[in-house]
Amino acid sequence: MIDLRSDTVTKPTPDMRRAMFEAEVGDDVYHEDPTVNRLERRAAELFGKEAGLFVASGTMGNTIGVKVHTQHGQEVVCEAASHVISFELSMMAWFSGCLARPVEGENGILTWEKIRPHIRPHGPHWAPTGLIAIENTHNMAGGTVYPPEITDAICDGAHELGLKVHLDGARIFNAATYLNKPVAEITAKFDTVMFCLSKGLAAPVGSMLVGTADTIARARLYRKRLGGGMRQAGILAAAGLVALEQMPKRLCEDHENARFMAGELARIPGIFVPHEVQTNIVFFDIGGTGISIGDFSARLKQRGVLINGLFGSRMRLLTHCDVSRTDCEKAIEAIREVAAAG
Ligand code: TLP
Repeated sequence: MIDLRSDTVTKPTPDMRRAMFEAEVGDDVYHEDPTVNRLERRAAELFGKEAGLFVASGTMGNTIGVKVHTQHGQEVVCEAASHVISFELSMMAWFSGCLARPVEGENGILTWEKIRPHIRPHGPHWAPTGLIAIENTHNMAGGTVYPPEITDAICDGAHELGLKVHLDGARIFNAATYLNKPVAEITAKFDTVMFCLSKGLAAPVGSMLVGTADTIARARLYRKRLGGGMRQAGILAAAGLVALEQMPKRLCEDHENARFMAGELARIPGIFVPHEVQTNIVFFDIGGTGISIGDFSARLKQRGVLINGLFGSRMRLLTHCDVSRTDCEKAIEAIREVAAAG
């Protein structure tokens, strides 16, 4: 199967499996797992922050990121199609007691000018704004990347008003690759950053939350409350360390493959690509083929290709380290056949 449903499907590399096998471990709830400690220090160092926390998933990292900055009854300003609103089972409401204040971005990209009118003034009617949450790259906009001057301006504007900014940087290494800048530079002004080890970086499990030492100390307690005290988690952290050292430098291949796929898709009658492909996510619209997204997926599966429909006539594919250029060419051939059979 050529699996293009997500970059979450990536499998650990042989180096990761070896590192997992050899990992020194201890009880992480007592801070005694040397491999987890090493991963947390390394993540903090790479992002230029004081401390890091290894968490089970991106959803857990975002949930804690929202919690550490907010109080019950506040609003969290976020992009209307962001992952924290759409795909995290309303954890912001369930765990933090906060209301999402959605603001529509342009191709998923918010600006301070767009955000500012949604920051609530003090008064008897309004839930106070507690946090701004930004997503970079923006998944549901097709992997779009924030220009660093825009994220800097958002953080500056928020900080002037005494507000914190959390980054859902599930794919921040893809953004850094596109911008050709270090992650520390493009995330410097964020108060907390969540990023995933288990997507394009191919670790089997885990995400990181980085921020100030005080914030991360509080985050550690929320992780425990969520059932995320994972004990001998060094087995997993070992793969995370390999992911951090080895995988970011190859993400450009995924981006090239995504651009290749988008170019080929755009040539297939009945299909169009509604966005510029910047990173590893490609949306395509199959409305012109007359086939439903469910049928399209099912017919592709029969041809050995996995791609999910999103909504309406839109489908999403992601390139990653477990699909080669040859796999991409085969997938395009399968899509062409399915579209032509209409
Ligand atoms: N995204 C998944 C699905 O949940 C949609 C995917 O296949 O793209 N932030 C962003 C921007 C994400 O894309 C995801 C996962 C998460 C957070 C959550 O990460 P996990 O799945 O580790 O909880």
